[in-house]
Amino acid sequence: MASSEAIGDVAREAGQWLQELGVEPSLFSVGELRAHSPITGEAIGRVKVSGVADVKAAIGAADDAFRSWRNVPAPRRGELVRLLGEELRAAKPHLARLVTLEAGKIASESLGEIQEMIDICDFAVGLSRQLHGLTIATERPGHRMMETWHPLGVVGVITSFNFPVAVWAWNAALALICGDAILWKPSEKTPLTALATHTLLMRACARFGEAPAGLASVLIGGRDVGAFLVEDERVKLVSATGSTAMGRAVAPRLAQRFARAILELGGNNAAIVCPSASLDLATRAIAFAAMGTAGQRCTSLRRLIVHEDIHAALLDRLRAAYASARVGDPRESQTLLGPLIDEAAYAAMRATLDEARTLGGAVTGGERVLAERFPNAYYVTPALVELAEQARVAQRETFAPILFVMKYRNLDEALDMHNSVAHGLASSIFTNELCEAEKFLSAEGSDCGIANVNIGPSGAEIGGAFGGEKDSGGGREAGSDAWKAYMRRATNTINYSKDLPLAQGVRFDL
Ligand code: UN1
Repeated sequence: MASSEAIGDVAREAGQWLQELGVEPSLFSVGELRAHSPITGEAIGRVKVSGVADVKAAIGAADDAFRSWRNVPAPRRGELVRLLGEELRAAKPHLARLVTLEAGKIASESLGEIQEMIDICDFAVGLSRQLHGLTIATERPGHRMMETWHPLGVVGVITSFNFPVAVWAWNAALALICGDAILWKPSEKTPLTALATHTLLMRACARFGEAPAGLASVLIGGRDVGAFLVEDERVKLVSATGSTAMGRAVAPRLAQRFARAILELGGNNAAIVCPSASLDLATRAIAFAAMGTAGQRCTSLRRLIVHEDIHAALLDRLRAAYASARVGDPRESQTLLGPLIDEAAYAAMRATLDEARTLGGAVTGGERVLAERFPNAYYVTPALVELAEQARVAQRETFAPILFVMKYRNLDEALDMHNSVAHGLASSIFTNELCEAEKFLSAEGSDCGIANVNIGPSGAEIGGAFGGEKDSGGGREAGSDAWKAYMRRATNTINYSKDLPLAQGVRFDL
């Protein structure tokens, strides 16, 4: 911060952790982009925006780095990611605290976010020895067929404020072991955690000793910086997290130049609660999924479809759970819901609740609190909204702690309601009936990329592939075989005979 400005507590503390993490003070005290803390609304840092020349240079350097990195054996590349995991383990409390200060998450969720980064590093290290292709039976004698996975190129990673560092790690850990170079455009709302994370990667690179310069860069800025990554031929894959509108703008531009896209867009995630469900377990799961991260996860639970026989009993429990969840400063240990990210998020929440009221929805909660203590920050009580039917207001994503509760009579009707929204990210069913659970997971069940039984839709672990369908974007990140998007596949046919038999029995006799 410029010395003439008043420095608040959060700014002072953020500066302290940034220095502790080894970030150059000039990187967070000079520049035109102001980082704010949602805890108080105060400015906590200033960051230089990357200009066109910086972006072009970074893309060029990444492309050069890729040309040598692709030749480093994959298990060696894994060693760099192992070192990154070590750096993250050592920095976990400090980086987590910075996430709390810059994104407003409670301590446990911030620590969980760093743990998610460590987990994907561990996963990627193992994977660096398992980038397997197949051998394939060939119809021709004296031939062999196989597939080989090669590094892809420069990967652009665009991330959002709500998981300011973990989503980068999902992409970076895989891209690095796959032999790719990475360019990261973090959210303008969370540049400081990005710079701190980048510093840790640079420390891992220095210890590793063989990472080419330009292998990983951070580009700070808004949509225009992201647009450079989207437009540049040298960027072979763009993995972007954000709104459906952003995805809709980006996808055709990538398709135009045949680049790959992993789009992790919004969600309007639902859970169905069946009569056989354990209501205690369901209440706890719903509470975390709907109120956790103050409803600001793309996987947050937004719609609850409850069987009419248990509707009243579940609502009683939920009302009690909602009343007991403490809203407040995420630095305080009793807090379960921290602030919304900014005023615009609060305005969107208010507009959605107003609309729900005009449709006859019964709203509990959803009020701004702590405005006197934090006049420039936006704390809200989580809202429960009872709706007679799944009205338009419940069919769109509002990035705030609002849970729409609706009734159903039979499972087919519930599934219909469940799937009749534009998004298709995460979903759950609460039941102890095998047939209901299996139907939900079947082809005619949930249409989401994530479908769970007796746990909420949020809080996925990294071992599975993460991503959604429909307006949630498509493409998969993190575990399972998501790594394949970061490599290109070559099918190889080798003739070790002296003859030249043609496939499909074709003859071409000279
Ligand atoms: C996001 O909100 O963009 O499943 C990612 C979860 C987290 C990741 C969420 N592991 O809720």
